[in-house]
Amino acid sequence: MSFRTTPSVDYVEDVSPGSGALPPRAWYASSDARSLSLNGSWRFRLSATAGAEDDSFAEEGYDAGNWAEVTVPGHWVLQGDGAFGSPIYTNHLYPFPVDPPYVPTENPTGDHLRVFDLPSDWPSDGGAVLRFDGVESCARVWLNGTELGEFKGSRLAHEFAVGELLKPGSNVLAVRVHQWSAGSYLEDQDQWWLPGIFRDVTLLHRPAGSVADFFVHASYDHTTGEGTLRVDSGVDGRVLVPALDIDVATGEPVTVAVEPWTAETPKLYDGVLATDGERVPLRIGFRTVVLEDGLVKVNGTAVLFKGVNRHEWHPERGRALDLETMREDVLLMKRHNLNAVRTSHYPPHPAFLDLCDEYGLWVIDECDLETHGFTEQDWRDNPVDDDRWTPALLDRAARMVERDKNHPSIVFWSLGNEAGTGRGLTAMAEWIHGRDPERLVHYEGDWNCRDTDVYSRMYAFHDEVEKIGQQLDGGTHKRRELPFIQCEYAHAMGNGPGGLADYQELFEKYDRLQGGFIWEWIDHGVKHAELGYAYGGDFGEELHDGNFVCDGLVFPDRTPSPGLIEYKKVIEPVRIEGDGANGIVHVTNKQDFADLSALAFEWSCQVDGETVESGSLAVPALAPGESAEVKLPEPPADGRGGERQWTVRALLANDTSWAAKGHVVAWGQFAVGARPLPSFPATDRPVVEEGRITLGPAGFDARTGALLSIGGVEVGATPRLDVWRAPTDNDDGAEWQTDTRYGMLWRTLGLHRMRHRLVSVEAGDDALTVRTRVAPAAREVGLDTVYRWTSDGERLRLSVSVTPEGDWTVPLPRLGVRFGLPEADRVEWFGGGPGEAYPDSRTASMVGRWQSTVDRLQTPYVRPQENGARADVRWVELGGLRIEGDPEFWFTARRWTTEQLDAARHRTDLAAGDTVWVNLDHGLHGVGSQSCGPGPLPQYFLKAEPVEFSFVFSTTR
Ligand code: IPT
Repeated sequence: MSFRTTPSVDYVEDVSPGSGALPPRAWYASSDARSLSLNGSWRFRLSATAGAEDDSFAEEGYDAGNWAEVTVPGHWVLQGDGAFGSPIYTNHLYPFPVDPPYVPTENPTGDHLRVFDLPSDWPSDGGAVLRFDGVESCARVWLNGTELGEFKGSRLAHEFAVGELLKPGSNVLAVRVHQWSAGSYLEDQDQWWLPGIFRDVTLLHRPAGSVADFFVHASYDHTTGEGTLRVDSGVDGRVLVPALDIDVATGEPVTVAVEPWTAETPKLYDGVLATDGERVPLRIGFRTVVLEDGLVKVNGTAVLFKGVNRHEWHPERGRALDLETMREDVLLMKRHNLNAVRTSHYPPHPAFLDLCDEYGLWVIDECDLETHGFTEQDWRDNPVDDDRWTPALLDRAARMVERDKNHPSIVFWSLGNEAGTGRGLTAMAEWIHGRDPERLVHYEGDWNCRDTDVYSRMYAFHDEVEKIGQQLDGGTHKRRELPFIQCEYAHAMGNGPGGLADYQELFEKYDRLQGGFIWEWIDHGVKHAELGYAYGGDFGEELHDGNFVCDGLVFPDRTPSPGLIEYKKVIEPVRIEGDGANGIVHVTNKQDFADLSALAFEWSCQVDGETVESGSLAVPALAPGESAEVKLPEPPADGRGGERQWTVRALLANDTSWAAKGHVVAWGQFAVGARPLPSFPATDRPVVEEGRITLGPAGFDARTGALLSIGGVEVGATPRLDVWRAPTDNDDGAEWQTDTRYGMLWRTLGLHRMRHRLVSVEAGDDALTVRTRVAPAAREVGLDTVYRWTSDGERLRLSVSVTPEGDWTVPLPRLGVRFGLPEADRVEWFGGGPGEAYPDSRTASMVGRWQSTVDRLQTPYVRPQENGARADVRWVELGGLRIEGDPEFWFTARRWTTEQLDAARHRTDLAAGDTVWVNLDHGLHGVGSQSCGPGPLPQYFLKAEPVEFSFVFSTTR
């Protein structure tokens, strides 16, 4: 016999989606029906278990005066300074035993209480609904002491009819939120676990005769230029679109000439759906999405997706995003040439989709579903293959589609992410196809594409992508007929991703490849008083996945990382190539829909990186896919004998909604001639005197051959061969990667602890030669390194020759010299900039004259690692020195050593020392994206091979 001593919490572990909620419907803001936001400060009580407290708090008159307070929308673990628990980060592991549908007894439960006054002029007719836009992960709701129901499905809207219960004056809304529930098994996305009422809570008046639900069907026939509009509505009414002279009944189709909606030309028509009870504003975009000839076509044209995966994130508020933050995301995406977003891995706040409609982004709207943790048990008991869970899956599919169905930006419905395969997914796909045959269905987890309209993969390597492009990948008959996208690729964790340009080349080469979505948009760093930004493990989690949660194109504060700058260049809508010697520019419109009339072109000519002339360039308004050759003016006379180059830019000709006139969308550079290399005759002779060698402006230690000073500039540490870099997340790679991960091998070999053996110091007739051997303890491999110093009396040349000895089976992280300067701050250089670049992430590096400071050269990756190199540097000036390269070199300077950078876990671990460490590199190893994808392609390997490179030093003081 058993009896209950605690309130019933069975619903928490019930596989059902819940009870009491209204059927899902379109999400919209009425023009005239009243609404009342219940966002704001709520009373809050945290319990350790689901059943710790009884329901009495929901009763009217309950005194919650001694409760804490939280802000809604919000997550309680991000409020209360740790008093309400803390966030947990896991990638795919469930942070509780896999025992579906059960969850631990320790189940943080937040009782939320809000007493609100119904405005005195709140209409008494009709009804009212209470809408929750997002609650993680399970909630039970009472209004004025009456239970409304309970629900799961964290990032989906749930509404309850409350008309009968509302009272004039004061009303009491009580919400009990459980962190863990059966629903948690369906929400195993790679992100922080963050309980709470994290989206809006709104009371909506529903006048009699108001629109219950509606579905805008607005297609476009590219052969006639006409659009057909039909608005289906649960309640009859009229549909008005003044700009198109449309005034028709709901349910009635009307065909008129329209401008179509595309992400490039997001034409929206304002309209109204008017019923007896209310007027609903419509923003109508006409477009037709089909699968045809094995391609995804919109308005008859195949689309190339240049996308990104976007999680909702704010470093202080978690997934409780305000409108301005959402807009910032969209503006940043548009300004960086992106045209698509996958709402990984759940439907976003609906306002984000409004912005996608308005500014123009193709959207894959993804359902709130991931069961990734079941992979640990070979997907046994996976809810998506267990009929008991199917109602919950269908509920989630319906809540997504019904809520979001009126957004023209959405072209794909995605069933979810990383949920294996199973009958439940098929049921979702069948339901979605039936409910909305005008869009396509996406899901990555089934490579046979049983349920989908596109073959989608994640992190496929370049060679496989090429095979898929060539239709040589085999697969089921169905799959062979389908286009291909990478719903995730190029893992933007830490420094990188490398290899983006190589992917884009493939996407552009093969029709079947319709582009991809970078993983991911933003680093989910949590703002933290001591650590700067916290990541997994920083809250003492028992299981966690470290900084794998910081893998975005923008930093937690939304500052673009070099990865975003690189992506912008790689996907630019116009290709600008040139033949500098003959003064010809080739311009290609790489857009799918728009011509080039929105852009203005400018040319400029640089001598030694300084612009000497510029002007505008007349480029025809090329149609998508078209190219033209345009002649440049005569290059300016070559008076100084310097290096001459052309730069051509495409800029916005006028202000747009997302950027101002003059915003640069694309550019190209091409040399007029070769760069003159620095050279001088070695006229000076080393002079040995009292333990010191003098050579031209420089002084050396006669015993060690170490450089001590050049002119008046003291050198804190002599230039020595350096091969080490603080491994990047991509160097380290993910533990499941089967390919060689060099970050580990480098360390095993000992490249982070190279020893320098001095062989000889020879003061010859015209050179000082220092011979060394550089090698790690315990190994026989080494690098025979000879430093040869010469001078013409004013300048000092260092030639370094490196000969590998032994069997080098690994590439080198870097190869160059490192030295220390006691004082340096301002930096000026002629070379690639303004930002960092690595061999396979250097497309956006523009050759010019750049200025910065040592501090600003650093890229603040959330977990410190190699960063900040500038490519193709001809010369650099810092700390009183000018250094010219023969050939060009990679330049890095920082106020800490590579070893300190390597040891740091957070930015705040890095403290400026009294030396500025400068690396002048002849080569760097590529970056790749092996933290969840391929390593660098072979052409970006820095092989251990015999090389020689030189630098010419002089003083600027
Ligand atoms: C893939 C996930 O879909 C995504 O959510 C994220 O975890 C990403 O990886 C890595 O950051 S799954 C992976 C096993 C390929």
